[in-house]
Amino acid sequence: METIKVGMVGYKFMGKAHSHAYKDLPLFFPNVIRPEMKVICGRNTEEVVKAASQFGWEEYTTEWMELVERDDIDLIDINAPSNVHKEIAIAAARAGKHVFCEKPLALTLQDSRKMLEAIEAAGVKHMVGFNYRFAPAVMLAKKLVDEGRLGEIYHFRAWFLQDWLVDPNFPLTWRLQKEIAGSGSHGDLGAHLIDLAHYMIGDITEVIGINETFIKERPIPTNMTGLSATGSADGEKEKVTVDDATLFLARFANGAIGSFEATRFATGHRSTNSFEINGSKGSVIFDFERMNELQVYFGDDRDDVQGFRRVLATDPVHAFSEAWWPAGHTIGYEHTFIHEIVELMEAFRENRQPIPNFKDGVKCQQVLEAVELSIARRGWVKPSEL
Ligand code: SOE
Repeated sequence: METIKVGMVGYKFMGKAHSHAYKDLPLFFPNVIRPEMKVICGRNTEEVVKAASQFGWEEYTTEWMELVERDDIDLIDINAPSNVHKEIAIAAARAGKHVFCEKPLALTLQDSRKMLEAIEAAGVKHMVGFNYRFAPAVMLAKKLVDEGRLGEIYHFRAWFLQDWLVDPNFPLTWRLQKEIAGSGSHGDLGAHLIDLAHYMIGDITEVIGINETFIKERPIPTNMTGLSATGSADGEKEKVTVDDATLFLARFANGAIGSFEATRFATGHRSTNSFEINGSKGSVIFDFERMNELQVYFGDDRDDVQGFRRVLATDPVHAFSEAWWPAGHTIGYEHTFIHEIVELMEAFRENRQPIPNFKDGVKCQQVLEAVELSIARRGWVKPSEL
């Protein structure tokens, strides 16, 4: 069978998640096009050599510009910090490579549009890394909405709560610097919620938000890796230039209303990524910390047994589940990335664009920016006007 030869830029948290997905995919999805782990790329030679051997890449390089020009590479996977997404994605597309890019697509809406433009002009395939769409329980929630089982949708309520920045002496990592990350919890966590809302409920027509940066200055880091960083509490401090928390309200095109909360200051919540949908006939509740489960309520259940039921989305009837273990044997965070890459490989086989792609990335960026503008203006903003 044909294979897709991958060159990957980035080797930290997402680099590991993507590498694991490429590696495990053929074992569980033998009929899907096999990704070949050709070259991993990163700036630090020592680190990238280590990553290549630990993750199972054939070769390493420190030069992404050379990587995107190589004839033996079909797909460029970008999971380095957000400030380099644009340059690499555009160069890769111009070199005729397909592109898979982590979220948020870019630092700004304008940049994300330029990326989409370049990608479309090159006629290559493109995908954006909204991995939570690929949890089988989330796919079940979408199916119930699409089938009308929840009736007319009234509410979408979503919250992504982390607490890794509660310590005021946690250093100023790149995720706290606007010029590298674009925004704080808004683009990092809120972006996932916005994408899930687009996926399950549809277009967002109007937003109004508030945000806060609770800790204004933090120690300059001496070392950063993935989500962790070291630095001295007594050392020099610099300004935090992103939001610690962003909340917003939204109206959807289908008449539903929504609330969104993304924060890194929810003490005790390591990574609570949840949503609830309420419709005229029923509701669903999802919590990623129990990602195999969907709480489902149907208003037409018999009166004496009404209530939320816990559906374990691991039966062969649930998305992707047939490929895994016997019913009831659960899967984890890393499997969402495998499913994401199955979708990408299936798009190659069927010669179509994968979903979610850069168009979804731009749409998310439009809402992110509309929320920021609404905060600056202290009023409602329509994403479609940006
Ligand atoms: C860190 O906040 C982070 O790893 C995000 O960058 C991811 O996108 C999210 O899935 C989990 O949290």
